[in-house]
Amino acid sequence: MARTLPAATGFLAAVQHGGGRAPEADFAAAGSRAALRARPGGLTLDAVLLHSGAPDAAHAHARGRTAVLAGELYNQDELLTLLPGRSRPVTDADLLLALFDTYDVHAFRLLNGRFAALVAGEGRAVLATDHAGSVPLYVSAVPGTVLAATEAKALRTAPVGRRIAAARRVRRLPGTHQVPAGTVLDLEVATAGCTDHRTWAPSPARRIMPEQDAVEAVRCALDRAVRARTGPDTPLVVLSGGIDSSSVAALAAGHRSGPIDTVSMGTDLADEFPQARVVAEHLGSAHREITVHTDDLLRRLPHAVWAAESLDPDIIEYLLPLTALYLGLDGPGRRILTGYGADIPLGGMHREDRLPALDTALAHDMATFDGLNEMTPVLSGIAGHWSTHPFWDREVLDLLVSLESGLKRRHGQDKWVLRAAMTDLLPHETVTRPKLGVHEGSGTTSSFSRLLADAGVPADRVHHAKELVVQQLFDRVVVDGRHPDEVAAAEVVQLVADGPARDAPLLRR
Ligand code: AMP
Ligand code: PCX
Ligand code: MG
Repeated sequence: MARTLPAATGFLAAVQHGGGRAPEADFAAAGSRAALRARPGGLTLDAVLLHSGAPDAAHAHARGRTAVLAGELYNQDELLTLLPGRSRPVTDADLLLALFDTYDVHAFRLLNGRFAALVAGEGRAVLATDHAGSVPLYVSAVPGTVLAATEAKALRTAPVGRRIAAARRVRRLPGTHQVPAGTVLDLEVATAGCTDHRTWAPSPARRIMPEQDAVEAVRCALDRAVRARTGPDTPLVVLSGGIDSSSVAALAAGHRSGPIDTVSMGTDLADEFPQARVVAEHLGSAHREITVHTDDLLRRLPHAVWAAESLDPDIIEYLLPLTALYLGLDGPGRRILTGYGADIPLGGMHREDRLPALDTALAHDMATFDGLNEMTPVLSGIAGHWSTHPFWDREVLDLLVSLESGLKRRHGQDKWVLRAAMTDLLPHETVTRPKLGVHEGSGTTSSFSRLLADAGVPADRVHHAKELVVQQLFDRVVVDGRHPDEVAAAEVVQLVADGPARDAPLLRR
Protein backbone atom coordinates (compact mmCIF):
# COMPACT_ATOMS: atom_id res chain seq x y z
CA MET A 1 0.00 0.00 0.00
CA ALA A 2 1.31 3.43 -0.87
CA ARG A 3 2.00 5.47 2.20
CA THR A 4 1.79 9.17 2.88
CA LEU A 5 4.53 9.58 5.45
CA PRO A 6 7.97 7.99 5.50
CA ALA A 7 8.26 4.61 7.23
CA ALA A 8 10.20 6.28 10.05
CA THR A 9 10.71 9.94 10.76
CA GLY A 10 13.33 9.59 13.48
CA PHE A 11 15.33 7.15 15.55
CA LEU A 12 17.52 6.61 18.56
CA ALA A 13 19.95 3.73 18.22
CA ALA A 14 22.64 2.07 20.32
CA VAL A 15 25.22 -0.06 18.54
CA GLN A 16 27.32 -2.06 20.97
CA HIS A 17 29.64 -4.94 21.45
CA GLY A 18 28.08 -7.50 23.75
CA GLY A 19 24.74 -7.03 25.48
CA GLY A 20 22.44 -4.26 24.39
CA ARG A 21 20.45 -1.82 26.46
CA ALA A 22 17.15 -0.44 25.21
CA PRO A 23 17.74 3.32 25.10
CA GLU A 24 15.30 5.76 26.69
CA ALA A 25 13.96 7.91 23.89
CA ASP A 26 13.19 11.61 24.24
CA PHE A 27 11.87 13.13 21.00
CA ALA A 28 10.05 16.35 20.20
CA ALA A 29 8.64 14.75 17.04
CA ALA A 30 5.31 13.02 17.55
CA GLY A 31 4.59 9.50 16.38
CA SER A 32 4.37 5.94 17.53
CA ARG A 33 7.48 4.23 18.76
CA ALA A 34 8.67 0.77 17.78
CA ALA A 35 11.55 -1.04 19.43
CA LEU A 36 14.04 -2.75 17.17
CA ARG A 37 16.66 -5.28 18.29
CA ALA A 38 19.08 -6.82 15.85
CA ARG A 39 22.45 -8.57 15.92
CA PRO A 40 24.32 -7.42 12.85
CA GLY A 41 27.58 -9.35 12.60
CA GLY A 42 28.63 -9.64 16.24
CA LEU A 43 27.16 -6.30 17.31
CA THR A 44 23.97 -5.55 19.17
CA LEU A 45 21.70 -2.89 17.76
CA ASP A 46 18.94 -1.52 19.96
CA ALA A 47 16.79 1.17 18.46
CA VAL A 48 13.58 3.09 18.94
CA LEU A 49 11.94 4.11 15.66
CA LEU A 50 9.50 6.99 15.41
CA HIS A 51 6.88 6.00 12.87
CA SER A 52 3.32 6.34 11.67
CA GLY A 53 2.31 2.74 11.12
CA ALA A 54 4.93 0.85 9.12
CA PRO A 55 8.14 0.76 11.18
CA ASP A 56 9.31 -2.51 9.60
CA ALA A 57 9.82 -0.70 6.31
CA ALA A 58 12.40 1.55 8.00
CA HIS A 59 14.97 -1.17 8.66
CA ALA A 60 16.57 -3.92 6.61
CA HIS A 61 18.84 -6.84 7.46
CA ALA A 62 21.06 -8.88 5.17
CA ARG A 63 24.51 -10.44 5.11
CA GLY A 64 25.42 -9.44 8.64
CA ARG A 65 24.33 -5.82 8.30
CA THR A 66 21.37 -3.81 9.49
CA ALA A 67 20.28 -0.52 7.96
CA VAL A 68 17.94 1.96 9.62
CA LEU A 69 16.63 4.93 7.66
CA ALA A 70 14.56 7.86 8.90
CA GLY A 71 13.09 9.86 6.04
CA GLU A 72 12.91 9.01 2.36
CA LEU A 73 14.77 8.74 -0.94
CA TYR A 74 13.69 10.64 -4.04
CA ASN A 75 15.78 8.88 -6.71
CA GLN A 76 14.63 5.30 -6.11
CA ASP A 77 14.11 4.57 -9.82
CA GLU A 78 17.59 5.73 -10.69
CA LEU A 79 19.08 3.74 -7.82
CA LEU A 80 17.23 0.60 -8.90
CA THR A 81 19.05 0.70 -12.24
CA LEU A 82 22.21 -0.04 -10.25
CA LEU A 83 20.64 -3.20 -8.85
CA PRO A 84 19.66 -5.48 -11.71
CA GLY A 85 16.95 -7.95 -10.74
CA ARG A 86 15.32 -5.61 -8.25
CA SER A 87 12.23 -3.61 -9.00
CA ARG A 88 9.63 -1.62 -7.10
CA PRO A 89 8.18 -1.92 -4.56
CA VAL A 90 11.25 -1.84 -2.45
CA THR A 91 11.75 0.00 0.81
CA ASP A 92 14.33 2.76 1.06
CA ALA A 93 16.09 0.79 3.81
CA ASP A 94 16.34 -2.29 1.53
CA LEU A 95 17.68 -0.16 -1.25
CA LEU A 96 20.28 1.44 0.99
CA LEU A 97 21.45 -1.92 2.28
CA ALA A 98 21.74 -3.40 -1.22
CA LEU A 99 23.73 -0.38 -2.40
CA PHE A 100 25.92 -0.59 0.68
CA ASP A 101 26.79 -4.18 -0.27
CA THR A 102 28.20 -2.91 -3.55
CA TYR A 103 29.56 0.52 -2.72
CA ASP A 104 30.07 0.43 1.07
CA VAL A 105 30.09 4.00 2.51
CA HIS A 106 30.19 5.44 -1.00
CA ALA A 107 26.58 4.32 -1.46
CA PHE A 108 25.65 7.59 0.21
CA ARG A 109 27.16 9.55 -2.67
CA LEU A 110 24.39 8.10 -4.86
CA LEU A 111 21.40 9.12 -2.80
CA ASN A 112 19.10 12.07 -3.40
CA GLY A 113 16.90 12.14 -0.35
CA ARG A 114 15.79 13.61 2.94
CA PHE A 115 17.14 11.17 5.48
CA ALA A 116 19.38 10.23 8.36
CA ALA A 117 20.69 6.67 8.27
CA LEU A 118 22.63 4.08 10.21
CA VAL A 119 24.26 0.94 8.85
CA ALA A 120 25.64 -1.44 11.49
CA GLY A 121 27.74 -4.54 10.99
CA GLU A 122 31.33 -5.80 10.71
CA GLY A 123 32.20 -4.03 13.96
CA ARG A 124 31.20 -0.68 12.44
CA ALA A 125 28.44 1.86 12.97
CA VAL A 126 28.13 3.97 9.83
CA LEU A 127 26.12 7.19 10.23
CA ALA A 128 25.04 9.35 7.32
CA THR A 129 23.10 12.49 6.52
CA ASP A 130 21.64 13.55 3.20
CA HIS A 131 23.47 16.17 1.09
CA ALA A 132 21.85 19.01 3.03
CA GLY A 133 21.81 17.42 6.46
CA SER A 134 18.09 18.09 6.25
CA VAL A 135 17.32 15.39 8.83
CA PRO A 136 19.66 16.25 11.70
CA LEU A 137 21.71 13.38 13.14
CA TYR A 138 23.65 13.34 16.39
CA VAL A 139 26.21 10.91 17.75
CA SER A 140 27.91 10.12 21.03
CA ALA A 141 30.52 7.37 21.04
CA VAL A 142 32.71 5.69 23.65
CA PRO A 143 34.76 2.53 23.04
CA GLY A 144 32.24 -0.31 22.78
CA THR A 145 29.12 1.86 22.31
CA VAL A 146 27.93 4.20 19.56
CA LEU A 147 24.72 6.10 20.24
CA ALA A 148 22.98 7.97 17.43
CA ALA A 149 19.73 9.94 17.31
CA THR A 150 17.84 12.30 15.05
CA GLU A 151 17.33 14.73 17.95
CA ALA A 152 20.14 15.95 20.21
CA LYS A 153 17.90 15.85 23.27
CA ALA A 154 17.61 12.08 22.89
CA LEU A 155 21.34 11.89 23.74
CA ARG A 156 21.28 14.27 26.67
CA THR A 157 21.75 11.49 29.24
CA ALA A 158 24.34 9.61 27.17
CA PRO A 159 27.76 8.99 28.73
CA VAL A 160 30.25 11.67 27.73
CA GLY A 161 31.43 10.63 24.28
CA ARG A 162 34.85 10.80 22.70
CA ARG A 163 35.72 13.88 20.66
CA ILE A 164 34.87 13.37 16.97
CA ALA A 165 37.06 15.82 15.11
CA ALA A 166 34.98 15.75 11.92
CA ALA A 167 31.76 16.78 13.68
CA ARG A 168 30.46 19.88 15.47
CA ARG A 169 29.97 19.67 19.22
CA VAL A 170 26.53 20.42 20.62
CA ARG A 171 26.17 23.21 23.15
CA ARG A 172 26.25 21.91 26.73
CA LEU A 173 25.93 18.26 25.73
CA PRO A 174 29.54 17.11 26.24
CA GLY A 175 30.56 14.35 23.87
CA THR A 176 27.51 14.78 21.65
CA HIS A 177 28.25 15.81 18.06
CA GLN A 178 26.17 16.62 15.03
CA VAL A 179 26.94 14.64 11.87
CA PRO A 180 27.69 17.31 9.24
CA ALA A 181 25.54 17.70 6.13
CA GLY A 182 26.49 15.40 3.26
CA THR A 183 28.76 13.32 5.46
CA VAL A 184 29.31 9.71 6.44
CA LEU A 185 30.94 8.96 9.78
CA ASP A 186 32.34 5.44 9.79
CA LEU A 187 32.86 4.50 13.45
CA GLU A 188 34.69 1.46 14.69
CA VAL A 189 32.52 0.44 17.62
CA ALA A 190 35.28 -1.21 19.68
CA THR A 191 37.48 1.90 19.74
CA ALA A 192 35.04 4.71 18.87
CA GLY A 193 37.57 5.67 16.19
CA CYS A 194 36.01 7.61 13.33
CA THR A 195 36.73 8.04 9.62
CA ASP A 196 34.70 10.66 7.75
CA HIS A 197 33.72 10.96 4.09
CA ARG A 198 32.08 13.92 2.40
CA THR A 199 29.33 12.77 0.04
CA TRP A 200 28.26 16.19 -1.24
CA ALA A 201 29.52 19.76 -1.38
CA PRO A 202 27.98 22.81 -3.03
CA SER A 203 29.59 23.72 -6.31
CA PRO A 204 31.89 26.75 -6.12
CA ALA A 205 31.82 26.97 -9.93
CA ARG A 206 29.13 28.79 -11.94
CA ARG A 207 27.59 27.52 -15.18
CA ILE A 208 26.91 29.67 -18.19
CA MET A 209 23.64 28.78 -19.91
CA PRO A 210 21.45 30.46 -22.51
CA GLU A 211 18.39 32.00 -20.82
CA GLN A 212 15.91 29.57 -22.28
CA ASP A 213 17.98 26.48 -21.46
CA ALA A 214 18.35 27.61 -17.86
CA VAL A 215 14.63 28.33 -17.57
CA GLU A 216 13.74 24.89 -18.93
CA ALA A 217 16.29 23.13 -16.74
CA VAL A 218 14.92 24.83 -13.62
CA ARG A 219 11.34 23.99 -14.52
CA CYS A 220 12.20 20.36 -15.25
CA ALA A 221 14.33 19.80 -12.13
CA LEU A 222 11.79 21.44 -9.83
CA ASP A 223 8.92 19.54 -11.38
CA ARG A 224 10.70 16.22 -10.78
CA ALA A 225 11.50 17.20 -7.20
CA VAL A 226 7.89 18.14 -6.51
CA ARG A 227 6.60 14.94 -8.15
CA ALA A 228 8.98 12.79 -6.08
CA ARG A 229 7.66 14.45 -2.91
CA THR A 230 3.97 14.58 -3.71
CA GLY A 231 2.99 11.12 -2.41
CA PRO A 232 -0.15 9.10 -2.98
CA ASP A 233 -2.57 11.32 -1.05
CA THR A 234 -3.53 14.95 -1.47
CA PRO A 235 -0.48 17.02 -0.57
CA LEU A 236 -0.64 20.16 1.53
CA VAL A 237 1.43 23.15 0.47
CA VAL A 238 2.23 25.89 2.98
CA LEU A 239 1.64 28.88 0.78
CA SER A 240 2.79 32.45 1.33
CA GLY A 241 1.80 33.56 -2.17
CA GLY A 242 5.44 34.32 -2.97
CA ILE A 243 7.07 32.82 -6.04
CA ASP A 244 8.77 29.94 -4.16
CA SER A 245 5.81 28.32 -2.44
CA SER A 246 3.49 29.23 -5.34
CA SER A 247 5.79 27.37 -7.75
CA VAL A 248 5.69 24.29 -5.55
CA ALA A 249 1.90 24.51 -5.27
CA ALA A 250 1.45 24.93 -9.03
CA LEU A 251 3.67 21.96 -9.86
CA ALA A 252 2.08 19.79 -7.16
CA ALA A 253 -1.36 20.67 -8.55
CA GLY A 254 -0.11 19.56 -11.97
CA HIS A 255 0.57 16.08 -10.62
CA ARG A 256 -2.90 15.60 -9.14
CA SER A 257 -6.24 15.12 -10.80
CA GLY A 258 -8.15 16.65 -7.87
CA PRO A 259 -7.47 19.89 -5.99
CA ILE A 260 -4.47 20.11 -3.69
CA ASP A 261 -4.68 21.63 -0.22
CA THR A 262 -2.99 24.91 0.62
CA VAL A 263 -2.73 26.82 3.88
CA SER A 264 -1.52 30.29 4.79
CA MET A 265 -0.60 31.68 8.14
CA GLY A 266 -0.91 35.25 9.34
CA THR A 267 -0.96 37.17 12.59
CA ASP A 268 -2.97 40.10 13.91
CA LEU A 269 -0.02 42.29 12.87
CA ALA A 270 0.62 41.09 9.32
CA ASP A 271 -0.38 38.54 6.76
CA GLU A 272 -0.03 37.76 3.07
CA PHE A 273 -3.55 36.38 2.79
CA PRO A 274 -4.62 38.36 -0.30
CA GLN A 275 -1.49 37.31 -2.23
CA ALA A 276 -1.89 33.65 -1.25
CA ARG A 277 -5.58 33.75 -2.16
CA VAL A 278 -4.73 34.86 -5.70
CA VAL A 279 -2.65 31.69 -6.11
CA ALA A 280 -5.13 29.40 -4.38
CA GLU A 281 -7.94 30.66 -6.62
CA HIS A 282 -5.80 30.33 -9.72
CA LEU A 283 -4.92 26.72 -8.86
CA GLY A 284 -8.35 25.85 -7.48
CA SER A 285 -6.82 24.54 -4.27
CA ALA A 286 -8.78 23.83 -1.11
CA HIS A 287 -7.35 26.79 0.77
CA ARG A 288 -7.29 27.64 4.46
CA GLU A 289 -6.12 30.66 6.42
CA ILE A 290 -4.87 30.38 9.96
CA THR A 291 -4.48 33.52 12.06
CA VAL A 292 -2.31 33.29 15.13
CA HIS A 293 -2.38 36.10 17.67
CA THR A 294 1.07 37.59 18.19
CA ASP A 295 1.05 36.69 21.90
CA ASP A 296 0.38 33.06 20.97
CA LEU A 297 3.04 33.18 18.28
CA LEU A 298 5.67 34.38 20.76
CA ARG A 299 4.57 31.74 23.26
CA ARG A 300 5.69 29.17 20.68
CA LEU A 301 9.33 30.31 20.86
CA PRO A 302 10.26 27.41 23.17
CA HIS A 303 8.53 24.99 20.79
CA ALA A 304 10.50 26.28 17.79
CA VAL A 305 13.80 25.81 19.65
CA TRP A 306 12.68 22.42 20.98
CA ALA A 307 11.89 21.22 17.46
CA ALA A 308 14.76 22.78 15.53
CA GLU A 309 17.48 22.51 18.20
CA SER A 310 18.98 25.56 16.51
CA LEU A 311 20.92 28.31 18.27
CA ASP A 312 20.62 30.87 15.49
CA PRO A 313 18.14 33.65 16.36
CA ASP A 314 17.48 34.55 12.72
CA ILE A 315 16.65 30.96 11.87
CA ILE A 316 14.36 30.69 14.90
CA GLU A 317 12.63 33.83 13.65
CA TYR A 318 11.98 32.18 10.28
CA LEU A 319 10.86 28.95 11.89
CA LEU A 320 8.60 30.43 14.58
CA PRO A 321 5.67 31.32 12.30
CA LEU A 322 5.97 27.92 10.61
CA THR A 323 5.97 26.20 14.01
CA ALA A 324 2.79 28.06 14.91
CA LEU A 325 1.28 27.15 11.56
CA TYR A 326 2.07 23.44 11.89
CA LEU A 327 0.72 23.37 15.45
CA GLY A 328 -2.43 25.06 14.19
CA LEU A 329 -3.17 22.28 11.68
CA ASP A 330 -5.51 19.76 13.15
CA GLY A 331 -6.22 16.27 11.88
CA PRO A 332 -3.99 13.35 10.95
CA GLY A 333 -0.36 13.60 9.91
CA ARG A 334 0.04 15.20 6.49
CA ARG A 335 2.72 15.33 3.83
CA ILE A 336 3.58 19.02 3.59
CA LEU A 337 5.50 20.71 0.78
CA THR A 338 7.12 24.09 1.26
CA GLY A 339 9.09 26.62 -0.76
CA TYR A 340 11.64 26.88 2.02
CA GLY A 341 15.25 27.29 1.00
CA ALA A 342 14.72 28.68 -2.51
CA ASP A 343 16.10 32.04 -1.50
CA ILE A 344 19.47 30.58 -0.55
CA PRO A 345 20.72 29.33 -3.97
CA LEU A 346 18.74 32.03 -5.81
CA GLY A 347 20.01 34.86 -3.63
CA GLY A 348 16.43 35.91 -2.88
CA MET A 349 17.22 37.60 0.42
CA HIS A 350 19.57 39.82 -1.47
CA ARG A 351 17.96 43.09 -2.44
CA GLU A 352 20.40 44.99 -4.56
CA ASP A 353 21.34 44.84 -8.20
CA ARG A 354 25.07 44.17 -7.96
CA LEU A 355 25.95 40.63 -8.96
CA PRO A 356 29.20 40.27 -7.00
CA ALA A 357 27.33 40.85 -3.77
CA LEU A 358 24.77 38.19 -4.73
CA ASP A 359 27.50 35.60 -5.33
CA THR A 360 29.24 36.56 -2.11
CA ALA A 361 26.00 36.15 -0.15
CA LEU A 362 25.29 32.84 -1.86
CA ALA A 363 28.76 31.45 -1.19
CA HIS A 364 28.42 32.53 2.43
CA ASP A 365 24.98 30.95 2.84
CA MET A 366 26.10 27.68 1.25
CA ALA A 367 29.12 27.59 3.54
CA THR A 368 27.14 28.27 6.71
CA PHE A 369 23.77 26.48 6.49
CA ASP A 370 25.08 23.31 8.10
CA GLY A 371 23.93 22.88 11.68
CA LEU A 372 21.25 25.57 11.52
CA ASN A 373 18.62 22.80 11.17
CA GLU A 374 16.27 25.13 9.32
CA MET A 375 14.94 22.26 7.21
CA THR A 376 14.46 19.77 10.00
CA PRO A 377 11.34 17.61 9.70
CA VAL A 378 10.91 17.88 13.47
CA LEU A 379 9.44 21.36 12.99
CA SER A 380 6.28 19.88 11.51
CA GLY A 381 6.98 16.59 13.29
CA ILE A 382 5.95 18.05 16.65
CA ALA A 383 2.44 18.26 15.19
CA GLY A 384 2.70 14.81 13.58
CA HIS A 385 3.35 16.01 10.01
CA TRP A 386 6.16 15.37 7.51
CA SER A 387 7.50 18.40 5.67
CA THR A 388 9.71 18.32 2.61
CA HIS A 389 11.35 21.11 0.63
CA PRO A 390 11.67 20.61 -3.16
CA PHE A 391 14.06 23.53 -3.63
CA TRP A 392 16.65 21.63 -1.59
CA ASP A 393 16.29 18.49 -3.64
CA ARG A 394 19.87 17.55 -4.49
CA GLU A 395 19.42 18.01 -8.23
CA VAL A 396 17.49 21.29 -7.91
CA LEU A 397 20.00 22.67 -5.47
CA ASP A 398 23.00 21.65 -7.59
CA LEU A 399 21.45 23.38 -10.57
CA LEU A 400 20.35 26.56 -8.80
CA VAL A 401 23.61 27.04 -6.91
CA SER A 402 25.67 26.62 -10.04
CA LEU A 403 23.77 28.98 -12.35
CA GLU A 404 25.70 32.18 -12.96
CA SER A 405 24.24 34.98 -10.89
CA GLY A 406 23.14 37.00 -13.93
CA LEU A 407 20.39 34.41 -14.39
CA LYS A 408 19.19 34.96 -10.84
CA ARG A 409 19.18 38.75 -10.89
CA ARG A 410 18.07 39.82 -14.37
CA HIS A 411 15.89 42.49 -15.97
CA GLY A 412 15.73 44.18 -12.56
CA GLN A 413 14.09 41.16 -10.96
CA ASP A 414 15.24 38.87 -8.15
CA LYS A 415 15.03 35.07 -8.69
CA TRP A 416 14.52 35.77 -12.39
CA VAL A 417 15.18 32.25 -13.68
CA LEU A 418 12.54 30.77 -11.38
CA ARG A 419 10.00 33.46 -12.22
CA ALA A 420 10.59 32.88 -15.93
CA ALA A 421 10.21 29.12 -15.44
CA MET A 422 6.80 29.56 -13.83
CA THR A 423 5.26 32.22 -16.09
CA ASP A 424 2.73 29.90 -17.71
CA LEU A 425 1.57 28.31 -14.45
CA LEU A 426 0.95 31.28 -12.17
CA PRO A 427 -0.82 34.64 -12.33
CA HIS A 428 1.32 37.52 -13.59
CA GLU A 429 1.10 39.33 -10.25
CA THR A 430 2.49 36.27 -8.45
CA VAL A 431 5.32 35.81 -10.92
CA THR A 432 6.38 39.45 -10.53
CA ARG A 433 5.74 39.87 -6.82
CA PRO A 434 8.83 40.98 -4.88
CA LYS A 435 10.09 38.72 -2.13
CA LEU A 436 8.84 39.07 1.44
CA GLY A 437 10.36 36.75 4.05
CA VAL A 438 8.14 34.66 6.30
CA HIS A 439 9.50 36.58 9.31
CA GLU A 440 8.40 39.83 7.67
CA GLY A 441 5.09 38.67 6.21
CA SER A 442 3.97 37.44 9.62
CA GLY A 443 5.39 40.35 11.63
CA THR A 444 7.54 37.91 13.63
CA THR A 445 10.77 39.92 13.55
CA SER A 446 9.10 43.08 14.73
CA SER A 447 7.03 41.39 17.44
CA PHE A 448 10.05 39.50 18.82
CA SER A 449 12.05 42.75 18.79
CA ARG A 450 9.18 44.56 20.51
CA LEU A 451 9.10 41.87 23.22
CA LEU A 452 12.75 42.55 24.02
CA ALA A 453 12.44 46.32 23.79
CA ASP A 454 9.45 46.23 26.17
CA ALA A 455 11.56 44.21 28.58
CA GLY A 456 14.15 47.01 28.57
CA VAL A 457 16.74 45.88 26.00
CA PRO A 458 18.33 48.86 24.18
CA ALA A 459 17.61 48.92 20.46
CA ASP A 460 21.19 48.24 19.41
CA ARG A 461 21.39 45.15 21.63
CA VAL A 462 18.17 43.50 20.49
CA HIS A 463 19.78 41.05 18.07
CA HIS A 464 22.30 39.93 20.65
CA ALA A 465 19.55 39.61 23.24
CA LYS A 466 17.62 37.38 20.84
CA GLU A 467 20.68 35.17 20.62
CA LEU A 468 20.80 34.92 24.42
CA VAL A 469 17.08 34.15 24.60
CA VAL A 470 17.50 31.33 22.09
CA GLN A 471 20.46 29.94 24.05
CA GLN A 472 18.46 30.02 27.28
CA LEU A 473 15.56 28.29 25.60
CA PHE A 474 17.92 25.67 24.13
CA ASP A 475 19.33 25.00 27.59
CA ARG A 476 15.86 24.39 28.98
CA VAL A 477 14.17 22.35 26.24
CA VAL A 478 17.16 20.48 24.81
CA VAL A 479 19.89 20.28 27.48
CA ASP A 480 17.57 20.01 30.49
CA GLY A 481 14.92 18.08 28.56
CA ARG A 482 11.97 20.23 29.69
CA HIS A 483 8.75 20.26 27.71
CA PRO A 484 8.24 23.60 25.94
CA ASP A 485 4.72 23.94 27.36
CA GLU A 486 6.44 24.32 30.75
CA VAL A 487 8.85 27.01 29.60
CA ALA A 488 7.57 30.57 29.56
CA ALA A 489 9.20 32.59 26.78
CA ALA A 490 8.31 35.84 28.58
CA GLU A 491 10.23 34.80 31.69
CA VAL A 492 13.30 33.91 29.67
CA VAL A 493 13.09 37.25 27.86
CA GLN A 494 12.92 39.11 31.16
CA LEU A 495 15.84 37.12 32.53
CA VAL A 496 17.96 38.05 29.53
CA ALA A 497 16.83 41.69 29.65
CA ASP A 498 17.62 41.98 33.35
CA GLY A 499 20.98 40.38 32.58
CA PRO A 500 22.54 38.07 35.11
CA ALA A 501 25.73 39.82 36.22
CA ARG A 502 27.93 38.00 33.72
CA ASP A 503 25.73 38.77 30.73
CA ALA A 504 24.94 42.37 31.59
CA PRO A 505 28.02 43.79 29.84
CA LEU A 506 26.86 41.97 26.72
CA LEU A 507 23.58 43.77 26.75
CA ARG A 508 24.95 47.16 27.64
CA ARG A 509 27.66 48.58 25.50
P1 AMP B 1 9.82 32.60 2.65
O1 AMP B 1 10.93 32.20 1.74
O2 AMP B 1 10.28 33.57 3.63
O3 AMP B 1 8.61 33.01 1.94
O4 AMP B 1 9.41 31.33 3.54
C1 AMP B 1 9.81 30.05 3.29
C2 AMP B 1 8.61 29.15 3.04
O5 AMP B 1 7.75 29.11 4.19
C3 AMP B 1 7.70 29.58 1.91
O6 AMP B 1 8.18 29.18 0.66
C4 AMP B 1 6.39 28.93 2.26
O7 AMP B 1 6.35 27.56 1.90
C5 AMP B 1 6.39 29.02 3.78
N1 AMP B 1 5.68 30.24 4.21
C6 AMP B 1 6.20 31.47 4.35
N2 AMP B 1 5.28 32.35 4.78
C7 AMP B 1 4.13 31.66 4.90
C8 AMP B 1 2.81 31.98 5.31
N3 AMP B 1 2.48 33.22 5.68
N4 AMP B 1 1.87 31.01 5.33
C9 AMP B 1 2.19 29.76 4.96
N5 AMP B 1 3.43 29.39 4.58
C10 AMP B 1 4.39 30.31 4.55
N1 PCX C 1 14.11 32.08 4.16
C1 PCX C 1 15.10 31.52 3.33
C2 PCX C 1 16.16 30.78 4.08
C3 PCX C 1 16.74 31.62 5.19
C4 PCX C 1 18.16 31.83 5.10
N2 PCX C 1 18.89 30.70 5.59
C5 PCX C 1 20.20 30.65 5.47
N3 PCX C 1 20.88 31.66 4.98
N4 PCX C 1 20.81 29.54 5.84
C6 PCX C 1 14.49 30.60 2.30
O1 PCX C 1 13.35 30.19 2.46
O2 PCX C 1 15.18 30.32 1.35
C7 PCX C 1 13.47 33.18 4.02
C8 PCX C 1 12.73 33.02 5.26
O3 PCX C 1 13.51 33.94 3.16
C9 PCX C 1 13.49 31.73 5.34
MG1 MG D 1 11.11 31.94 -0.17
